[in-house]
Amino acid sequence: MVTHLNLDLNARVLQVFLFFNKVKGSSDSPGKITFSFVFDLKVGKGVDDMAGVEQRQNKSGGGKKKEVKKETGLGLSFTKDENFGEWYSEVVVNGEMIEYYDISGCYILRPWAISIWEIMQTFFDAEIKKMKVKNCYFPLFVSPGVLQKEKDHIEGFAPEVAWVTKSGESELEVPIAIRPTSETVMYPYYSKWIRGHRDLPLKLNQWCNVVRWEFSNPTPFIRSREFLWQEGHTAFATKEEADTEVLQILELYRCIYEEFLAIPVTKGRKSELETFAGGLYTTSVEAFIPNTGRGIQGATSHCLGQNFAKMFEINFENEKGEKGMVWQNSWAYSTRTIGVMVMVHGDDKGLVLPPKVAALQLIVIPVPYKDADTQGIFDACVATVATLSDAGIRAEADLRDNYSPGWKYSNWEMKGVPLRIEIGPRDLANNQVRAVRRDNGAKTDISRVFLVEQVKGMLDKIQQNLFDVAKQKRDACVEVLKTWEEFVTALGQKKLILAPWCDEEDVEKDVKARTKGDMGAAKSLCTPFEQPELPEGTKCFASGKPAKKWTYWGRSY
Ligand code: 87F
Repeated sequence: MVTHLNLDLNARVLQVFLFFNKVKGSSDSPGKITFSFVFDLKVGKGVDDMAGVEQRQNKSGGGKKKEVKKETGLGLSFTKDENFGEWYSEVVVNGEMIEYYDISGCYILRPWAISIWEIMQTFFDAEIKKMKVKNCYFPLFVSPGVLQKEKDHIEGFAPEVAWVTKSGESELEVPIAIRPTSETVMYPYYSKWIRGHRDLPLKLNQWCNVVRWEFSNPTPFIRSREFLWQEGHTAFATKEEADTEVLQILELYRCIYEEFLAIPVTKGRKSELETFAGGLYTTSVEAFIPNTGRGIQGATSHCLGQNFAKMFEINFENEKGEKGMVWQNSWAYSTRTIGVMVMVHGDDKGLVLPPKVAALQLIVIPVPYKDADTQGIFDACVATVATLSDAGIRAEADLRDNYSPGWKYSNWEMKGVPLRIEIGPRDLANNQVRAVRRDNGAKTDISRVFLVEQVKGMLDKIQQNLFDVAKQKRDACVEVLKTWEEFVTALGQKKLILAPWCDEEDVEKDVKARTKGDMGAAKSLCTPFEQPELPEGTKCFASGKPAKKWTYWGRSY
């Protein structure tokens, strides 16, 4: 439903937009086209109905509660265990990661979120450059002919493709699609650029945004209509080289999740039903959200085989002058990573950021009492930040004089800063500081003489503890089982199920059909590379046929 507020806002945006165009028009030569597209999104199931902002306000009970919170900026009104969905929405907003926007499924990513993205980006970008991958940028817009060239691939996804149909008041002669992924954008040029074996391997990556007009329940970071990602697209002379790269990239994705975000993941291969259409095989890292009992695909690394090479005629001549087709891969991780991190580590006080990805690893807060040497305390705070910054620790002091220390504690806890240092009169007298861990609340007095070593040690411990606790919780949800009855019970208990499977597509379809309901159907998540022993004669949990492998199953995002 379009509300008045919504219309007003849209009208105002358009007015401002037209105003700028007029101003621009006066200085530009007449007839020159300025940047004046008004996007008219034609999508599969009709125009989106309700603005996200309003949705949020209505959902959260609106009114008084919200206003009070706006004033103080403190506290959450939902707990993680009692109402996970509302808790999550509140944490990402109050933790200053996102702001809701007036287009459903689109979110403003604030600096606090982007800084996490940039830290992961710096790591991943350096790693792929070591692998000789080069960055590039292809256009956002796709012509319909090119988009539909690879029919198999686009068929199932077509309803999610957003189209530009108008410029100003005139209909475009040919509508233009907005990239949902870039295979069809890039591969015509791979065909042009690859001639002989010397042009191989071709390894390109782009950091960009993509648009997928999703219809199911949008969730910040987890399922949004526009998101940021990197997409890597590589071409090789041999399948062996492609196979090797698939796993190298998957290892980098594991590293992002486990070493940076402190989230345990499982590396494995997707079932045939879950394999990227048009690809040969798909590998992924899979995470799990204990509170909802849902699996979540963390990142994918596909071997595309020669399917796209066939469609786009990406051929090369080898050393002997023989013609061959290239072997291709594609791989991506997105801002979804940030959502998984919030869901896994966040608590009833707000965000909990792993030190390795936190823009701010440590906040120093002065705690002056009435008659204390306030200046001395402030100086000690500034000196502490200087010492830590020099040692490469991301630290700041919160010296604002219009907030109490208690308010600041809650504020930085909400934002998830891993370590807080308090400096009061007693600390000043003893040449010490008090450190408080965000992950477990533990308090330690540290002599300023050993400040850097101690803080570094604590940040490492926090990083490790977050991973250990997350792994413990995930592992406690894993249910290894062998029969359909056990499967249904475990699913009802929000478990992550590991079951022996016959690996037949029809059986997976059947599992989906038999588990359909309000909560969504169960599906295979991945077949882990690390396989437990499968005793002779083990039967498939769903079909009773001989089992071929252990596979993870569950509901998923
Ligand atoms: C939505 C609309 C149109 C997913 C879509 O995983 C096309 C698609 O191709 C689509 N949603 N996909 C699959 C994307 C596959 C692949 N692309 C490059 C990746 C890694 C990076």
